[in-house]
Amino acid sequence: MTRLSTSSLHQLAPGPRRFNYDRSALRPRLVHLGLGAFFRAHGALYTEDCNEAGGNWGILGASLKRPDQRNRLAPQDYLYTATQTSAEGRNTRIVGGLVGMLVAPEDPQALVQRLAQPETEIVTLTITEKGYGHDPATGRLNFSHPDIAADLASLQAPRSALGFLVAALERRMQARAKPFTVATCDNLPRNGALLSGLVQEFAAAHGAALARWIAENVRFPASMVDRIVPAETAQDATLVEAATGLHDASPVTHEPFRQWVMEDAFSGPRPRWEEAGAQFVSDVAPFEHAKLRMLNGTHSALAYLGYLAGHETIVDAVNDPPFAAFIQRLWRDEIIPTLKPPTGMDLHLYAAQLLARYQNPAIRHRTWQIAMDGSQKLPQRLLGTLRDQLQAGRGTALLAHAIAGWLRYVEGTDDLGRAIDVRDPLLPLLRQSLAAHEGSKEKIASVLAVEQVFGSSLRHNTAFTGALAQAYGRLASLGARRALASLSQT
Ligand code: CS2
Repeated sequence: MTRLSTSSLHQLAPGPRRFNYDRSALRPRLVHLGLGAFFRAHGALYTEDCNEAGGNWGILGASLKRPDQRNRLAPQDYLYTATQTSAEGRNTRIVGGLVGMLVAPEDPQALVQRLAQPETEIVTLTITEKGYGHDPATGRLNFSHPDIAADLASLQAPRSALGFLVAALERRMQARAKPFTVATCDNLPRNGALLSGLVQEFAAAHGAALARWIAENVRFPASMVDRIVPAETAQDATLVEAATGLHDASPVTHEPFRQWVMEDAFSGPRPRWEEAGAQFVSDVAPFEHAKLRMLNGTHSALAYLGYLAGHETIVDAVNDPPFAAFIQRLWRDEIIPTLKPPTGMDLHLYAAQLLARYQNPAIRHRTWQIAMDGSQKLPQRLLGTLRDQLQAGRGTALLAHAIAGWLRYVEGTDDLGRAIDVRDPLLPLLRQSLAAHEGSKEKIASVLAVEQVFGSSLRHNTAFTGALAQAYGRLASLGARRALASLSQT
């Protein structure tokens, strides 16, 4: 099968839509750190729509770790397909907005130089929760993180995203040039302020003048990003070939829904993303809270509990009645009561829409994928909600089941006795604390002492420790499915 590329585009089968502009007119004004499937199916498509309406915002992707994505995209001139899929059918488009890719470890200075060039106006990031080198419970920089420590010692060949940003901003300061905007698109609470704080901590360790210049000149808009984009499967490429007549080595597949809520705080120009449906608001926090707690919170709950019960995907889990009933109760009784709805938004309706999105039969989002890096995700997805419930004196039994599901998952054996391939940067520490004790109460006390995840006060809250020990015991004796089924009868 012919490979997708500039020279094969004339062979494109009728049907799929292709970019309508002259790619050579695009300028690499936006550099994206951490180019994976999510940004290519989200921010890049909003930008694509702007370019189709006359913009010239080329995207230069950067990979901070591996060359795989560049190796797949370079032979196809960075063209790729994005396919929207649902029960109604599939809709594929050829995206032209990606103009190149750098692989940072191959030549770290090349990325610093590119970021330092005045043409780079916005740097967006999707480096996942663990890419920020921070302590998830406090949001402060983790000075002992190996990449952060190396970059603090020398910025000659940065390794971390923070190192690249600070090295490039320093060059801009030295050249008396204008700064770029730093726009994080990761699922972190108050993501703009969080990243700004981390850059400040990092830059301050590097020099007070630089930290001051950044504080005075660089903007870090907050954002809430939403679109369900599962990792690519072997079948995706085959379906794309059938639709386009061309082989794409790096297709993305996504649900129809998309949302991007941003603070309009940029250091310079930006694409007119609002014309593509992005919402610019003065306060992103209520949107981000609702999304992180309602979507990502139940995603993680379904990932752990669903995986334990043998469900491969989110849609498999929500098609199983005890799981659907569980997240509906979780929304109603323990998540929504902690939220202040964004103006004009009905959170109960939002919950119903989320359930319908999870039920999309064409989106095979693996529970294993979502389960990854729980130690970095739980604080903003479930633990903030938990603290709010405890403070208000309300129940936490359901949240406790989700958290206990994570603990059982981390222990590494599912309900059928099969080993789990657990991926988490804190795995050794978590396993060590769980393995040190036999009884559930002691296990719980020991894992709650992992302050990077739980902070320092939760372990002293007896209402919570009791609920967690009970949920953990129920999951261990009944298995996740029966534990949730019996819960819905109470
Ligand atoms: C998911 C998210 O992988 C995960 O942890 O919860 O990627 C989720 O699909 C997106 O945030 C949806 O916007």
